[in-house]
Amino acid sequence: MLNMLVIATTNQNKLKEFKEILKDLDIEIRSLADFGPIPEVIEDGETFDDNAYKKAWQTAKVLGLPTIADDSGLVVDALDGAPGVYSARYSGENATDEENVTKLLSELKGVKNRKAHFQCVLSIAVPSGPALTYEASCEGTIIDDKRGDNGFGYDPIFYFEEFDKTFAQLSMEEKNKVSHRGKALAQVKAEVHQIKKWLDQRLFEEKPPKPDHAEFINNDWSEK
Ligand code: ITT
Repeated sequence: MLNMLVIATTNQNKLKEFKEILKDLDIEIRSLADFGPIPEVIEDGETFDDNAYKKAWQTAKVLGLPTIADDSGLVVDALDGAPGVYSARYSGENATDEENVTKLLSELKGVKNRKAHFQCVLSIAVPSGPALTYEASCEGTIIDDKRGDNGFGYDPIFYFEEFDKTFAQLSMEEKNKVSHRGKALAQVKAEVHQIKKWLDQRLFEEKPPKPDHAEFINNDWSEK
């Protein structure tokens, strides 16, 4: 019987949003911090879907547990969809949120069309490979002046008309109700019973994952 789901993200702000939304489910939620270091997942997919699946499946394989991951980002109409899957490293590897925002605003200098949306693809994978996918987006406008201190990433310049605020001016609860990740996770919550059944079947059918033989080199079993 499925009783545990791992959230595979290294982004602490995302993790907080995930945990808040999934907190009242009857499933034990674990994060990567609950395990020892695991190999980094290289996000080299061309789509949010590719990357979400890669993060979820690779983590599920390594830990031998069902895993949920998302790939998300900002899609700006006037920039042909950039930064898109490159949102986290728009101004270079290990870029800070501040640097990414600065680069985006400089690319949009003098541009009138400020339409954009956040996109989120969630993948729930089992170690043997099959996965469920959920997708959601949230429309907004990019503004030049940063507003608000909450959230992360591009939140201070993502203006959400319905609330007349940027995402960084919303509480986490407010943001989770309307955001791309919040909406995708709401679908997961709505289908949690079917998802549990689906995971139970896959986990029951599959053989336990084989441990990497390298783990056992130099391992002294004599006392075990
Ligand atoms: P993980 O891959 O470990 O989950 P990450 O931050 O690298 O963490 P992504 O590859 O999915 O995650 O990149 C998402 C980037 O898109 C993120 O770093 C932000 O720059 C932006 N982004 C995604 N969701 C956002 C949100 O709700 N608010 C603001 N920016 C967001």
